[in-house]
Amino acid sequence: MGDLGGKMIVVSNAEPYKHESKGDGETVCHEVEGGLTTAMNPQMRETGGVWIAYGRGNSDFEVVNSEGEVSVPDFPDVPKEKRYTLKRLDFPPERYEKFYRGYANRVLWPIFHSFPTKADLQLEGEFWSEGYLPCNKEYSRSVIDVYEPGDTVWVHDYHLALVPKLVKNEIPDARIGVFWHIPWPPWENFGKIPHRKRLLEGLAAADLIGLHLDKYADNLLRCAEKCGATFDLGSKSFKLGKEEAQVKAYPLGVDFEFFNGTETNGKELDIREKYRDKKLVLGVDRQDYTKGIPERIRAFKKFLRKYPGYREKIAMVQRTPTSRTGITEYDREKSEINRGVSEFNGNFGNHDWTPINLFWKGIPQRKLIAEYRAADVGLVTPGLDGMNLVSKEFIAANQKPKVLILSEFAGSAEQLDGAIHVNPYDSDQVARAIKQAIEMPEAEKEERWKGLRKQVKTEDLSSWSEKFLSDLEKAHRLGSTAEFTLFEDEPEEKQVIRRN
Ligand code: GDG
Repeated sequence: MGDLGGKMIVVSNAEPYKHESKGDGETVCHEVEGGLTTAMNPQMRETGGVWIAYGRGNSDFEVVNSEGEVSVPDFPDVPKEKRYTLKRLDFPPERYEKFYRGYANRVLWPIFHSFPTKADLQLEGEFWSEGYLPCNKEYSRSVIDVYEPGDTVWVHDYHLALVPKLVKNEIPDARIGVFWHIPWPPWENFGKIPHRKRLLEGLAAADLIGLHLDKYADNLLRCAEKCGATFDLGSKSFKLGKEEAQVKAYPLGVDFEFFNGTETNGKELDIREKYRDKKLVLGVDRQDYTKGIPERIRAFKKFLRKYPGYREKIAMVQRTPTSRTGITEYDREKSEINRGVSEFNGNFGNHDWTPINLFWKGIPQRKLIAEYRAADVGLVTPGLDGMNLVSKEFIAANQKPKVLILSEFAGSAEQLDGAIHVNPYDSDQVARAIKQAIEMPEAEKEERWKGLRKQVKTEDLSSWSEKFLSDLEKAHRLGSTAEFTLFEDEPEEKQVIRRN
């Protein structure tokens, strides 16, 4: 990561590692799957620092010290200099429920992904005052506790929009960047949130807000204007009250060298052996209704109905680590997918052929890379996705040419021209794309693949963080000369943060 002096303090809701008890008294450390871990973990392992997050593992608090801290990853083969401090927070269950399952995932997530009918705006006020605001305060308190002059605070994602303001209330000269991992919707969606202005005021205290794409940055600026901010589309900044934040696009990349070079000890051959001579189509997604999994499965079924000559010659693997259990939308979707897949396999499959192979469990990263390498076609068809790292990992992991079918609504589609772009809701088009992928002439495949690999290699993870941190430093220098005032009309956030 760029060298700004001081230490890096990363703040996110999701933790990069959890500790789970195996039941025999032994506790094991696991990496937590998700885009945020993939993005920040390699960098924290290089530079060290403190990562503040909610502890979700069943033995998380058995391994921490009195400050809630543990050095991670505590895998035996990882030397001390490749570890960093994870500071875990715990919340009373009801508060966390209203914060995480409530405000973050039943208000912000659906609204920001343009699924407003899945949002629970009736409960927004309760989720806000009993979950979102108090939890944001606790996160901020922890930042303030570990902060020393010269540190950089890097806040991640939609769970923590109030943290910049809450921290700056106490430490006016703190250097604070935010990276927003999900899309920023147009005003017609964002404007539906009752606490819309408060969310923007929270963010405005950051020096720099990064999003994946220009269009998300523009949406944010226009929403800020609607909430009374002055904004400048040219210099990409907005000012609410006296607080001013820069807003800019930084398309997140992956650690190309890692995915390209990781040894899998031939695991991909074992996978291939299982599916023998069949073409393998792979989908990998955290379970979420934005990822378009039912639509994708429908399209694969359509492909087999439309092109019966491919039956028994192709198989789909869909790897979907379960997430956000206990939220009705997620539980319902999981049952729907299970039902659809088992019915289809029962009707179409036979002893030698399971058309759709569905896995709800996450696997270690090395195994995932082997799956990427065993596949012939990557099928990445979210309904809407801020970026989508799976599409880039599939490319980075495969030196041999493959084919990527990619939703035009994944943020990565703006960069990955060599993929076959599809509308995920048009199952006929996706079915045709699968056929096109399988029948693609070698020369065309190679040509497209070369372009895709070049793109993913050039705009990789480290170039992303270097650009972000260097712009953060510039924005901070600019901002630190400006007069800083707390907001006058909202005393609630002002009072509560105190150094312990
Ligand atoms: C959010 C935004 C944005 C998946 N299964 C396994 C596993 N994974 C890893 C993948 C990938 C990550 O999870 C998923 O990242 P995505 O980007 O695809 O999606 P979200 O989790 O929704 O992430 C997204 C991202 O933040 C970053 O800004 O791109 O738009 O929604 O890295 O490899 N990892 C392992 N086993 C699995 O079974 N180890």
